[in-house]
Amino acid sequence: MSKEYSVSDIKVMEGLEAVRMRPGMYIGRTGLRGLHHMLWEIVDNSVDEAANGYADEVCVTLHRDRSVTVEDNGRGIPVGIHEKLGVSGVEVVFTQLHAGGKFGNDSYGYSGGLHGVGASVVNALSEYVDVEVCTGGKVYNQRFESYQEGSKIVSGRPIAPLTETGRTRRQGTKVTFLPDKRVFETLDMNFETIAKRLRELAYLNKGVTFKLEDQREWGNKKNKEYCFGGGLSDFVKYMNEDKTTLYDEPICFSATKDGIVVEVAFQHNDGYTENLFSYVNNIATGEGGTHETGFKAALTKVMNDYCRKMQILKDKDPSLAGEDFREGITAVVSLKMRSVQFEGQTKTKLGNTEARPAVEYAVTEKLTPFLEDLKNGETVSKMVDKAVKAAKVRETTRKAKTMAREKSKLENAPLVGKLSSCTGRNAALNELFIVEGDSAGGSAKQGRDRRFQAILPLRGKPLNVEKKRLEAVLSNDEFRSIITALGTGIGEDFNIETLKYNKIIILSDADQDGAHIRAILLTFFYRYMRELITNGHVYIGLPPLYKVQKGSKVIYAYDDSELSQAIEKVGNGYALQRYKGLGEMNPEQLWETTMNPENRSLVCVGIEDAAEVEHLVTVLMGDKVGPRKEYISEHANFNKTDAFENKLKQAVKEGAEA
Ligand code: TSJ
Repeated sequence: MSKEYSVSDIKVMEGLEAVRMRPGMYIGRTGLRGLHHMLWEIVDNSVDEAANGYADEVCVTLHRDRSVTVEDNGRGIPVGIHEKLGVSGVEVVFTQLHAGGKFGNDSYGYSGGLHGVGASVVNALSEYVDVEVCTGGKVYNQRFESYQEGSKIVSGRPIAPLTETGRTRRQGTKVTFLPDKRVFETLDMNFETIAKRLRELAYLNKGVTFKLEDQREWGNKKNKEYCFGGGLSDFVKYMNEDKTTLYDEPICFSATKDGIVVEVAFQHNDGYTENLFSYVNNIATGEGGTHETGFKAALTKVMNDYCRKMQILKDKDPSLAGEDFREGITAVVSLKMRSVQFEGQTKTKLGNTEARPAVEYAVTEKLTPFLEDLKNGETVSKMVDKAVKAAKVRETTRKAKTMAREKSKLENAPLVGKLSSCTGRNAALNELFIVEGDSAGGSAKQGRDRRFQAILPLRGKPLNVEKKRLEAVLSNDEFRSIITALGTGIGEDFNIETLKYNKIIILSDADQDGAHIRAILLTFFYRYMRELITNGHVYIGLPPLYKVQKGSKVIYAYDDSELSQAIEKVGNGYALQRYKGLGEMNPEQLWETTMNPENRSLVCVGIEDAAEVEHLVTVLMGDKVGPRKEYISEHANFNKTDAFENKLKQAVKEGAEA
C-alpha cells in the first residue's frame, strides 16, 4: 500500500507543505479570521452542492476537542478513481492544490473567487481530516493526517486509500477536521460569527436548512437552525423589520441569462436611505460592481418607461432620476456565476462585464410584467408616488442646497477655530481625535504630539442623524466642524482623496453618554461617509477604566480582568482610582494611556456584514422604540461576540442603551 502511494505523495506533499510554509497566502491570516476561513472553505462545497439542487441540508458541529464537522445530504464527493491521477475523487479533492471543482469539467458549479480554494488547503492546515461519503448504497471513509517526521512536518497525508466501510440508504458527505494548533493562534471558533454567516447563507439559498450545533461546553449545548422558504424576500423583510414599509410583500424575481443566475428582492420603506446589498456566489460585494450598476440602470429605465406608458410622466416631463426610485429602498441582488473577477480596494467589487446585462435582463423581463399586472396596482402606485415625491423634493432642494453649500462654506470658517490642527502636513500620518467635552478636549490638546495629532472637542451631544435628511445634518454645528476638519465633503460630494487624516479616533467617556455620542458619530460616518469606515479610517480610542497605584508604580487597567491582574501584581496597600470620564485624567496621563501610539489601544471600526449593521443602525438609532428595547434585551450579551467584527454594532448598541 505504501508503495502505491509514495509516487503521488511526493508531488502532492510539496504542494501541501507549501501551504504550511505560508498559510497566510491561502487563508488570509492565522488568527480567528483564518480559522473561520477554514470552516467556510469546507461549508462552501456543501453550499455549492445545495445551490445546484442536490442537497437541502448543511450541518456544522463544533466538537469538544475543537474539531469541526460539516455534513450535507448531497450526492457525495465522487469516489471513483480519477483517470489521470489514479486515486479516488475524494483523495484528489483533499490532496491536490486548487483541485476544488476541477474534475476535468466544471461539475463543481459556481465556485467563487475568494472562496473555494479548497479542501486541500484545509487538509494541509489540519492535524487530521476524516471524510465519510455515502453514495450508491455504500459508505466510504478516508483519513488524512499531519505529523512530525524528524524535523519536518508532513501535511495532510492519506493514511490509507478511500475504503468502503459499510452499507447505507443515505447519501451525502461528512468531513471532520481539526485545525492544527501549530498553525493557528486560536482554535476557538466563535459561535455567533458562524451562526450569523449560516443565517446569511440561509437567506441566500432559499429552502436549504443550515444547522449549527456547539458541543464544546459540557451542559451548555447550543443549537441554531435556519431555513428561509422566502429566501431573499425574507432577507429584505428582516432588514425592513422595524421600518414602516410602503407595501407588505417585497418584490422579488429571478432569471438566468448566459449561465448567470440572477435573484432580486426589494421593498420600499418611508425613509430616505438607499440600502442596496449585493452578493456573488454568496459572497457580499460591499464595493458593488457591474451587477449593482445593472440593477440601478434597469430599475430606472423600467420604472421610467412604465411612468411614460401610464402617462404619469407627460412627453414634456423629464425622466425621474435613478435615486428617486431608490429613495427608501431595501434591495438585495444575488448572482451565481462562474469565473468571478473581484476588484476594488477590498476585493469586494464585481468586475465581470457580463453581469450587468444579465441583471438588466432579469429586471426588464420580470419587473415590467409585474408593474403592468393590475393586481399589483396598489404596490406599484405607492412606488411611483414615492419616486415622484422624491423628484419634487430633489428639485426644490437642489437650489436651496447650492445656496446652503455656498453659505456653509462661509459659515464654516470660524467653526474650524474649535479644531487644534497638527503641524505635520502628511495626511497618511495624521490623526484626528474627536473628543467628548471641552475639558477632555483641553487635556488632549496639551497632552498630544502636535506634529501629527489634531484635536476636535465636541460640546454636548451631536444630533442623531438617523432619519434626518442631509440638510439637517449640514446645519448642525458639531457635524459641520467634523466635515470641515476632515476635508472630504459629504454625501454625494464625499471624496476620500481629500481626507486630511489617516486615523479618525473617537474618544468618549466610558459611560452611557459617551457610548451614545460614539454611536451617533458612527451612525453619521456610516450614513454619510461610509468609505471612511470601509477603508478602515475610523477608530475607537479606549481610555483606561482604572489606575492602580502603589508608591511610584502605576498600572492602568482597561477592563475588569486587567484590574484584577494589576491588583494581584502590586499586592496589598494600593490606591485605586476609577476613571469616570476622560476629563479626570491630566494631559500627561491622557497621552500616556490613550493617545501615545506606543501604549494606547485602538479598535478599528469595520463593517464585515453591512446588511446586519444596517439592520442594527435602524433598529437601534431609528424612531421606533419598541423594537429597540426588544432587540437590546434579546442581545444583552452582544459584548461577548467576536470583538473585532462587531465593534461598530457593539458601539451602536451601547449608545442606544444610553
Ligand atoms: F471537498 C470538501 F471536502 F470540502 C467537501 C465537499 C466537504 C463537504 C462537507 C462536502 C463536499 C461535497 C461535495 N458535498 N457534495 C459534493 N459534491 C460533489 O463533490 C460532486 C458530486 C457529484 C458530482 C457529479 O458530477 O456527479 C460532482 C460533484 C462535484
